[in-house]
Amino acid sequence: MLPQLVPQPVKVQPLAGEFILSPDAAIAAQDEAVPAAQLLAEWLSKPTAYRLPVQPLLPPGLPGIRLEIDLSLAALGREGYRLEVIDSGVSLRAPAPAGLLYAAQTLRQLFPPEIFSQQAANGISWTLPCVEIEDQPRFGWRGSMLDVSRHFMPLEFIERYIDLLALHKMNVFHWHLTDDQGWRIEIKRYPRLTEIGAWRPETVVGRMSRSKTELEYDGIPHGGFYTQDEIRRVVEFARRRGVRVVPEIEVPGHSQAAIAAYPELGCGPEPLEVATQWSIFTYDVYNPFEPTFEFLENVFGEVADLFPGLFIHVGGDEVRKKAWQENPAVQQHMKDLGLADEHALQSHFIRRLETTLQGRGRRLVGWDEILEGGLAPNATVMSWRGETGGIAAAQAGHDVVMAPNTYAYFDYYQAANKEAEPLAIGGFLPLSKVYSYNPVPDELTLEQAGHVLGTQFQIWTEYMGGPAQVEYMAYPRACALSEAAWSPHEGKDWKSFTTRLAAHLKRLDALKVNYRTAEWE
Ligand code: TNX
Repeated sequence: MLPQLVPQPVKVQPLAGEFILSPDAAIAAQDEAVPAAQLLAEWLSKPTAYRLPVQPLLPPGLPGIRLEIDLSLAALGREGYRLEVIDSGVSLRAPAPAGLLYAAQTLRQLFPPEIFSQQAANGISWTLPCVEIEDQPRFGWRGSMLDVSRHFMPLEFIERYIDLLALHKMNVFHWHLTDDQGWRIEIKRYPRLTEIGAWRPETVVGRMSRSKTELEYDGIPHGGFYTQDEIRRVVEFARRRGVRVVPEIEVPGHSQAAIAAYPELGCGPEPLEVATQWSIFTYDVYNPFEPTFEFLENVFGEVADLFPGLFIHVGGDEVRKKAWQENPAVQQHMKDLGLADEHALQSHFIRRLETTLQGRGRRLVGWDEILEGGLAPNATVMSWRGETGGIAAAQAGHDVVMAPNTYAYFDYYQAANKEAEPLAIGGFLPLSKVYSYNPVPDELTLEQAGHVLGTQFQIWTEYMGGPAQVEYMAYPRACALSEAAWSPHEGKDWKSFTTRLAAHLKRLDALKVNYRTAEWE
């Protein structure tokens, strides 16, 4: 029988026989292969309760798992790998360390599902089917955005979330750290961002709709933030698993929490408080004066020091232009700068930040509104309002990450019958639609398609109060998206997916993931 793997590898060749992991087995690795071997040893030793030493060589006759960097496999790319299970042993080979991590993830899935158990699972025979697998990802950007502003998520959960991404061979954790309802990252130079900006006195209850005049609040203070030490810990945790962390600091809109902390950054008529409702606010935008840019340069400086990855996300979405339009000083400043309209001002913000980030060797990524008023020269566009922005950006020669609400907004309902589901923001995005997603739109030429870096799913948390709800909305849809991101588009098959998913859910059971169990649509 074919092994039931998620995401589906490129080539799977079942062989006769099996390999049984015995208590005296060892893991062999040298040099650059050692970190993946150590992680694999950690993963296997908990459920099996075997000691599984990591050592340079396997003594002759001792059964074991060998991990090796093999440059002859360079054609598989830095995340590709080969995995062979024969009755006398297991071999994981890859041209680079990242590939070994994915080989190790595939190997875990070949074991009985109890291998994912967090304590020793007794009475299980740790058997692997003999098989040859050759694999490499379709895209280099396979990720998820998690909004921790609308609801703060504890540090332990952030690590678990990343661990689950890695298990699905995803490699980007996009951390939405600031928004109107809370600023969640410690910035040493501006302590009020977290003293004031990380807390709100209460939160609106139930669905926010424009027609509602009487809003109800829960009266429960909500907040929290991550210290710089905690952030370094998360970045390291992710790095070990092959996951890059892309921080997002929203500019120039969705910035009400920052403006509540430092009112001089705003441009509205009155002081603001950290938002206690959802939606977009008229005055949640920064003013464009020089001290604001000084603030932003300092903030992004600390952010760049904490997050070593290439990409830094600057938000850029949903900027209401009214606050700038009605403020005479802002209007005068726009004239002085020769900016024709508010779109040009928005673009001015993003261009200046791009210069700041480029000075630090980084690349800017922003939501698709950064196209309006002219795109910063080297910006990467994250397409969320469908695929239109992504198509336009790729056609203009810019890199793109596809995160369309039409296929990748996991805050949307999973079932047509919304009454039977926990309250969500709206929409309808069933598992089958996520599974059908092809991140390269037909409109693109082959060359333009090369600008599509990949795809990611979004978890906006207005209606998700904590980890259990996040997992409910993310899984199993994340399993489907992992195939859109990793597996070849040809050969995708809903029936094969649901069969494999049924086996895969046993793994998520062992991990106690709170996925949605009801019938899939
Ligand atoms: C739009 S997507 C937003 C978020 C909301 C989300 C809810 C984007 C860049 N902005 O602020 O949380 O819709 O689906």
